[in-house]
Amino acid sequence: MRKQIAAANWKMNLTYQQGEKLLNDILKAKLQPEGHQQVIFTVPFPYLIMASSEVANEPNFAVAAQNCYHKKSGAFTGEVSVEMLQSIGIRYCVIGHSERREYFGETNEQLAEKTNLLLEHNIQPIFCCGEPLAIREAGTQNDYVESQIAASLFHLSPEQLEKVIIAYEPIWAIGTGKTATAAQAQEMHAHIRGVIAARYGSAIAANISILYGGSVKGANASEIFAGEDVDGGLVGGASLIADDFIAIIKALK
Ligand code: G2H
Repeated sequence: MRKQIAAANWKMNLTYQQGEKLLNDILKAKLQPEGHQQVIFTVPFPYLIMASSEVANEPNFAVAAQNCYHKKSGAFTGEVSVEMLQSIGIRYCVIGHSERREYFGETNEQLAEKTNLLLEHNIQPIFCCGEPLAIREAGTQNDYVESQIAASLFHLSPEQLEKVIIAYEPIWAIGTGKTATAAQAQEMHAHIRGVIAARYGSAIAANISILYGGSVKGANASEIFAGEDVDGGLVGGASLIADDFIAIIKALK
């Protein structure tokens, strides 16, 4: 049974103290996610160790990095390697967020390198994909997302691919308050699962968690997560508010 996942993406928000308080406020709710559910806090690099220790005794809670570098090690001042993340016990890492693709010029090829490094170090990539507004308006979003996935993931073996979590985030819905409808999300998630099935077979495709991201809130999470192929969400703004993120965790199937 594939995991249902509520992943917070704090992005470049909160001080250390605010982050610690937010985690404490969420953990105080004693949510106890079930075995097939996973809650992940994707926090800034300087908070990874603190957040890991906060969730250390909480089953089904984990911490993720927001990014990693695509080269193993060396003279890359200011970057963080996958080996560094592994050495502090990180098990998940978001890659290819549209903000990184847009503002930092990340390419599908670099994301393939990041995926390889993460899997070599036993860290599960949370691979983001999604189309800009112009592509959605042209009606070519299915091909666009398929090509992102194929370019960065389809060199993997089936055993490797099964460790990848996919996050579909339509760029026009990120931080805009404009959410894809539950039907639009389900339609794209079914397409993504179909593309994976065509390449790797339906048994592998059925095991992949596909998260939706883009203005998910406590108020709309249940409706969006209800889609058969929607396995939870990657949540930005609403993950910074304890009550909102608690409601999102509770909305997991
Ligand atoms: C999409 C999402 C989190 P928000 O970027 O990854 O952010 O929920 O604020 O739209």
